Amino acid sequence: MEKNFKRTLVTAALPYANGGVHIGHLAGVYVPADIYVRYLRLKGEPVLFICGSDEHGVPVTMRARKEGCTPQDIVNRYHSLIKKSFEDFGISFDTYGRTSSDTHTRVASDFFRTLYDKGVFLEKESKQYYDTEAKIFLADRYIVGECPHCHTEGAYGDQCEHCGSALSPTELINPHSTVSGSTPVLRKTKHWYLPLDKYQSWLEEWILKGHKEWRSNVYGQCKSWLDMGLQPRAVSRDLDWGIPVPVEGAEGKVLYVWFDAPIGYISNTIDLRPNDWQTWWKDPSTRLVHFIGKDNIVFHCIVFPTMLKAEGSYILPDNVPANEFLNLEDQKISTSRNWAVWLHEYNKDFPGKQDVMRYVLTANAPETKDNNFTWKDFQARNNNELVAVYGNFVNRALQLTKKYEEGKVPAVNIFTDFDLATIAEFTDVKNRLEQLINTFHFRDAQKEAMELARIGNKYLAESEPWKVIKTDPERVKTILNLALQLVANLSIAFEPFLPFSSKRLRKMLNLNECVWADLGRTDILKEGHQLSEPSLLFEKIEDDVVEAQVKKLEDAKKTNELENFEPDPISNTINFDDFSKLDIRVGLIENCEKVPKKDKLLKFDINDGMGGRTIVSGIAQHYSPEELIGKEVCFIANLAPRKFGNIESQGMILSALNADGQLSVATIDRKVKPGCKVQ
Ligand code: B3M
Ligand code: ZN
Repeated sequence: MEKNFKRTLVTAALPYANGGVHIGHLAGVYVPADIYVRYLRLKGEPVLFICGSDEHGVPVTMRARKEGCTPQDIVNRYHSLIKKSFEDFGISFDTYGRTSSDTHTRVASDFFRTLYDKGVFLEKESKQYYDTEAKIFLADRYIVGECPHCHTEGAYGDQCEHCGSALSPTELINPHSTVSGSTPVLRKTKHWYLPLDKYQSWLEEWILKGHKEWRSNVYGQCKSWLDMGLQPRAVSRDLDWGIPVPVEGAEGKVLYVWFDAPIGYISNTIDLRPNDWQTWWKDPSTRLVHFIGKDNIVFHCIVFPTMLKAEGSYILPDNVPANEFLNLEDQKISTSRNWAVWLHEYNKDFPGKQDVMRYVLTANAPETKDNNFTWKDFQARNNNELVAVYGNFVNRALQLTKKYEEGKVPAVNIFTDFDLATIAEFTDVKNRLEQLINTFHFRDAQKEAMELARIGNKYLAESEPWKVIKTDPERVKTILNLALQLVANLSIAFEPFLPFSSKRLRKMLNLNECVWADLGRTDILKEGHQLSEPSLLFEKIEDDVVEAQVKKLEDAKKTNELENFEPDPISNTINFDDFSKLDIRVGLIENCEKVPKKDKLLKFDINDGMGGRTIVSGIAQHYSPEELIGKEVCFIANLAPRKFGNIESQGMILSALNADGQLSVATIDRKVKPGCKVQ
């Protein structure tokens, strides 16, 4: 049942201002949101597009501590970087605010106080780990220790990433703080809790019965949270960075970042529309749509709606089309490992190519499952689709018109059956696009737009105006007219997806703004209309350009691994007797060669001072044989022999693997006789 909404309020997840925005964010949230908003604007529908920086939370304080600056320094730096990179990329927010603003502090504080005065919150005292050196309470992620289940070191206070067990900090064995390294102490502290359990049945009614149309991944995650039974959730934290809890006796406590951040949608709207923001946020004829990534579903479908419901005067989200995740070169995008394509770097490396990335991210959009981005695919889609299909068709239609008609739209004589069949293929494109975009299927919608170009290419290929011109120039006029109408349709259909090239194409067509209602028509361009000078809509991307990007990724990852290297935890303690069982000697590498058909193995002839021995080692990918001959290395002499094919290896050469994956064999720094003991 189509609800008769008068306006649409679109929000996009507020990016954390403690780092840049990368293509995973774009694919997950911002490109789909921008497509939807541009489409609504094109149809002339009232819409507001709200976003801004999410500036509170523990990660900001951790980065500030690491860099020796204030959290405000961190968020100022990244708020500006993120805002500019979105602007340069054409994400058309109506406002991009920030949660450290005065307006937001007031609005979020008032929101909390309203719920507090209504008696919504539970007040509970609990014991939390406190770092006595750093003088801060520790969020779960900043406490590590031995997992009580699998006994792996390095388990976090909320989860063991080795066995996947959900944990609470007090379960960890030998917990210690990742901030100061010290052993934290448990201290009493009071917090305010949002009683989600009390809204369980309302949420089941509102979501499970009322929003069966939500995407299956969103609906499914809500259902599993509801099936587990909701628990009260703390909405305050012991932190000195954030919005102070507006209650007497709450010194040193701030609003939990996930309580204050969604209210940022409201405060940013207030800054944008101080006079009628309430119409947008409180009038039930507003359609509210949240664009987010899948890790934010519970906050946007359960927590924030409960806050809005408890406050009582706000509308609720009509849809939350969350995307899944985008991987990069088959690996999870990771800001901490610097495995990402950063938006501000893309804008710099590929000036004027925003539409290429928009196209590729939409074509690979993780709408129902995680997907992958590779630079090879980026190049292939640009060259084989944007250049070879869309750009090629447009260029041929415009160049032929320039050549045969002096760039003027020719008159139609009579449509043949073939023409009519071609027209029949695209007159319904407007309905098809609307049906797909209204249900947030942007990937398929973009394919529909591209289909217009495929129809155009087929039409020109089969009608061959470059041949017919010799025998029937009148026929060519009709062919070019119809081809140009298709080009005009393309400039409209692609506008929400590829705004930059659509704008350039409209300029070449000498047309003003796009009119969505024109879609599917064959008379957009009137007879005699003078076109402007044609130019290429897209240009080929060469191999070396994408190869450079892949190398840049690899180099950034290595640099990051070196900068953030953390040694493995020390193994369990042994006594001297255990150590003395190892017999480590110095050996001179007299010869070294590759092992046939085993690309990782090298065979060494070692002078061990006792007649020599053979050792096989899996380090062929780190060294060439020539590099090693003549080196004095440390090797374990009393390791039981081991066969590699028909080669018996008598011992093991010691080496160290660096953080960037480079291996280094353990040598001795002064010349000693082969066979000397290492101890
Ligand atoms: N700052 C972004 C994230 O979780 C988070 C979104 C807030 S939207 C109110 O990646
Ligand atoms: Zn574990």
